[in-house]
Amino acid sequence: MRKTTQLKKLLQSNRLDFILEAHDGLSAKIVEEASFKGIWASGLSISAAMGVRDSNEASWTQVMEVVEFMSDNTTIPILLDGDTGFGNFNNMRRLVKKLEQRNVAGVCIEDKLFPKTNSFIGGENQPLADIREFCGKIKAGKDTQIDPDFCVVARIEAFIAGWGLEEAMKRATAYYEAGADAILVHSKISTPDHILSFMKHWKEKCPVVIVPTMYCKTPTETFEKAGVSLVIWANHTLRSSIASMQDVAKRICEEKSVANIEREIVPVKEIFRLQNVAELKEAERRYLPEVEVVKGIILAASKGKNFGDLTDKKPKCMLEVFGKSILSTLVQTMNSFNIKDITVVTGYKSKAVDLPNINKVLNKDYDRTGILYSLSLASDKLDGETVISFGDILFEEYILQGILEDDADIVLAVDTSWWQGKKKTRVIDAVIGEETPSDSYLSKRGVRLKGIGSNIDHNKAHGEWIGLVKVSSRGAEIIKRESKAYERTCKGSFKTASMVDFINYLLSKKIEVKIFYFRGHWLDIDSLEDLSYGYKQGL
Ligand code: SPV
Ligand code: MG
Repeated sequence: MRKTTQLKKLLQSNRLDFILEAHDGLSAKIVEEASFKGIWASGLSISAAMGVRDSNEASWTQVMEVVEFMSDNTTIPILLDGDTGFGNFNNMRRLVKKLEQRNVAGVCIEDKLFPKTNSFIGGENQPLADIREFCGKIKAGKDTQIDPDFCVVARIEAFIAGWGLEEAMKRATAYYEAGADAILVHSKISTPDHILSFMKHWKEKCPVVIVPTMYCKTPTETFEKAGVSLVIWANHTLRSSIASMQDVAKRICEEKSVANIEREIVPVKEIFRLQNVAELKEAERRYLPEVEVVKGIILAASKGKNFGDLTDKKPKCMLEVFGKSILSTLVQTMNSFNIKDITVVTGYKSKAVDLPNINKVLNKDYDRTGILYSLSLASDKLDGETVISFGDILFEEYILQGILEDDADIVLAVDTSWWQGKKKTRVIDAVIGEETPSDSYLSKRGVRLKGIGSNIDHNKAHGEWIGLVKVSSRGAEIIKRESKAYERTCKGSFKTASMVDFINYLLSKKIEVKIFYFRGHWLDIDSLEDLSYGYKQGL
């Protein structure tokens, strides 16, 4: 049902209805969620929320802007407090036109002079509008509206300005005859006497609206019995928010903490709910091109063998190379490619892995299991494009960039420079590709892996896998699926299997694994010598 029709029905129904004040898009939504059937866009509240007085200090277009936010954010009708119509009949015409364009259901205008003052501030000194002039304004509004159900409510300030029932009746009759859809009778005394005397004589010529701010103790059944159509609770969301804000602001200032307040205020996620953030998320899925968010998994469960007492209190990944732990350098390298969702599989001295902004998965069995088992513990995180790295290597950014730019499903970073391989004590994961690496342009792209392992004859090998691999979304699914199949195949030995064992298993299943060749610019930290190398090289 149109908002205008909803408001008209509220005014014309035989029962007493209630609408509540709102002053911005948020409070309007709160009023709707509380199950009110309509909203009073109060001049007092809107001006107060802007930090100005209820004396037409805010321009009518500024009020219009607020009411537009309120209207956009709600489905129930809004009756705007249009003060005196913001000018003469001509301003009233433009006001009605603009309100209809913003789907505001009706406007209430009061028979005072521009600039008006709030009725509760020296009301008896306020001059009333000329009756014929005000009737012209009502007619102008009614003639302007396009929607037949748009409502113009005429507000009588006679009681406020110290006049009696006779003046109120005279004005009400004139305004009704000029075409007003309802009459709002305002009163500032603490009893309902003005209203009840008016109702007694009005005889239900047209619907009557009241604002029981000052005579709030009167039970609403009294108004219902008297034939009132609509009650406006005119300022209660604003007043409650002022009370709450004053209390909270004072306490936070005194306590220099928000800890005690936290339980008494809404959580941030309630703001998101009121803003309907969920709808935006849904729309993003429909309209935005899918952006793949690359994740990182770092396998760093082991203590490390060759570091003496350096690893008494922390695992190898937390050892410092040139003033910074290996892990934080790794995380920083990943971060520089916008890889922010990083999971570190920890094990030995897990608590010492205390970097912010990482997810930790614990491999309790770190001293009896292999690196593939560590990876399997993070399989929940292996979802979408992912970079998987050993936790004891350092590499320059271009190497990571190289594997990220490669669109193969599984791609290994392979060093062809060999200098680390030539260190006597190292056992290396030697690699044979389908093509021999060369230094020519683009030679390193798209080479298929033929074999990998420490047992490959170094004279035949093309390079060394450094412990860094990227998988695409599909590659991640392949890894998860095949690692389960591999577990079924090798049963007990799965727990101690290495990544190389698993890659060979993939090759045996004819699953394509690609190589990204590069030369040097990385470090495998396997011994104290490597640590000091890092130092000497200024890594
Ligand atoms: C308003 O809410 O702005 C009103 C009602 O006009 S009253 O404040 O009672 O005048
Ligand atoms: Mg007002």
